[in-house]
Amino acid sequence: MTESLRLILGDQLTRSLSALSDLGEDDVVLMVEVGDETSYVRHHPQKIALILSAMRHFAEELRGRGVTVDYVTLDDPDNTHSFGGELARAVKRHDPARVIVTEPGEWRVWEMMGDWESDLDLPVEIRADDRFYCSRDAFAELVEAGKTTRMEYFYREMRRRTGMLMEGDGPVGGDWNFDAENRKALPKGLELPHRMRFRPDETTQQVLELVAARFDNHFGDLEGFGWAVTRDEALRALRHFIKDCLPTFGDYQDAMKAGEDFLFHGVISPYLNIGLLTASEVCEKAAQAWQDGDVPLNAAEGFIRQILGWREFVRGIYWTEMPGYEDSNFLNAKRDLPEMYWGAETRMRCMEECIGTTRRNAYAHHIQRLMVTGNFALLAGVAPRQIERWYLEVYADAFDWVELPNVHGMVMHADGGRLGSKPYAASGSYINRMSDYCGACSYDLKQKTGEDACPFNYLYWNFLIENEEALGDNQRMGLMFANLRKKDKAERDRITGSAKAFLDGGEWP
Ligand code: FAD
Ligand code: DLZ
Ligand code: SF4
Repeated sequence: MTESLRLILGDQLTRSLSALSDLGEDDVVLMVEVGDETSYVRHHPQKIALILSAMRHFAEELRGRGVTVDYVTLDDPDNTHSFGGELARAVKRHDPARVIVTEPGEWRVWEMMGDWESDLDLPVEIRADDRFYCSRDAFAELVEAGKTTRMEYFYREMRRRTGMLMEGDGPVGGDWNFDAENRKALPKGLELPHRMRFRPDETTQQVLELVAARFDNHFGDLEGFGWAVTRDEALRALRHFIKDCLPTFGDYQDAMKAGEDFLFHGVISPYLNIGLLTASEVCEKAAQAWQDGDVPLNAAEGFIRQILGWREFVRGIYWTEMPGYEDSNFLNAKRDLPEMYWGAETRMRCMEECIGTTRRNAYAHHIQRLMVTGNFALLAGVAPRQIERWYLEVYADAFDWVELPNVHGMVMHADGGRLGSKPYAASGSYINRMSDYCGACSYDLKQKTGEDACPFNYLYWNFLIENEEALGDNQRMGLMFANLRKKDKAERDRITGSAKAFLDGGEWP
């Protein structure tokens, strides 16, 4: 009889996972490739390939350490294609005394787990996921204490609790945040690092064939797949980032450049999210690089804030606001997602660039997601559910717990300000300042309205006009609305007319 059956999910590929601790000789680890997970949304083919290949490699690694692994593949003819169904079949095969799991990343799966004990008529132990700095309970306590109203307060609390980049009670360098130094556009001629990609081995090749055969109608290219699929490879990718990119990460964190998909970014979010790397080792290595004098403080702090601050904060918001977080629609946005998000032709160079890297790589860096594809969806009033689904489908790092707060809260302000105090609405001049996209765009950045004007220009003012009632009292948007109020009726009409013509078709003003 098997002592305990330990189910490991596709985003739990971490040797130190709580469900893998105190593993006994008579225990069995269960891993399952199931249709419910590969198809609950139409994931980018690279995302499916990354997860399935990393799962198969992880199973091999465990076997290499003497662990008994029961692995069900997607093409197993008896596969029931659900976590619950595969667990029930495995219980019949192994007759365990109990089942052990680590809490899942997503509410959807958390709800399923609630039924397993009665369905299986066996004890099911759900252990906390300790791969995060802030547990779900600790975040809930911080909510009670009023320390999660803004990310910055939460982040400072996490710096204090972890001692990360701290000197006594204060932050090293005297400031908590060096963002003011981190907004430079890329200077012409700056050499960009050559990014590390990984050649698919035999296991990955098999997965690529499976994915190509089953999911070829999903948005995204599979050719050129170069993701790390083992912990060793992910560690090599991390070392490459820290040595070759992190020193310059801070300065150009918000920059964008046509044809350059990765710049100085980490490109490690999928590895963090599926467990090949842990948040603490990544932050500690970045802090060490600063201590060794290899990386300036604005870069190390800026990078660590993304993980110790933003990543932990959005997870906390997700688990304290679910279920129901996704139901709000503060700005009453209802438009269908435009076809250009799925690759339909567009004259907007910035959108074409950001959607292009998404299709090629299942990746776009933060400022592309926030200030281009996100900003457009916000200004155009796309229905939150539709744009959330797009982000969940197209990125290799997309899991509900991290995607939903970023899109619903940060981008769409659909939560009315729980996650961020104001929407990041911006006109074309922001994109022009931070990128080289506009020079070769067939729209004219300088024109404010009309058929050839940059759509971000009139969509920005139209957004303020349409949302004056909902956002007019927002103190952080005071200057924006003061400028709007200076516009006379004729100008407002040209703005709303241009927005209507662009979004709905018809006469240009
Ligand atoms: P870097 O720029 O090198 O940053 C380092 C790390 O910080 C990232 O790997 C990531 O783990 C973390 N991080 C940075 N910003 C955030 C953030 N806002 N929330 C959570 N973690 C953050 N990130 C995801 O992991 N999954 C998603 O589904 C996701 N969806 C997003 C949707 C939108 C609309 C926006 C604006 C952001 C989203 N992000 C998401 C956050 C961020 O864009 C990605 O984590 C980042 O682009 C990943 O690339 P990188 O590893 O090169 O990041
Ligand atoms: C995303 C994903 C995919 C595409 N396929 C699988 C799978 O076949 N088996 C599996 O265990 N996990 C998969 N995952 C990741 C799960 O969706 C993820 O573990 C849950 O959503 C919990 O966060
Ligand atoms: Fe984008 Fe406008 Fe610049 Fe064209 S001009 S690239 S649409 S911001």
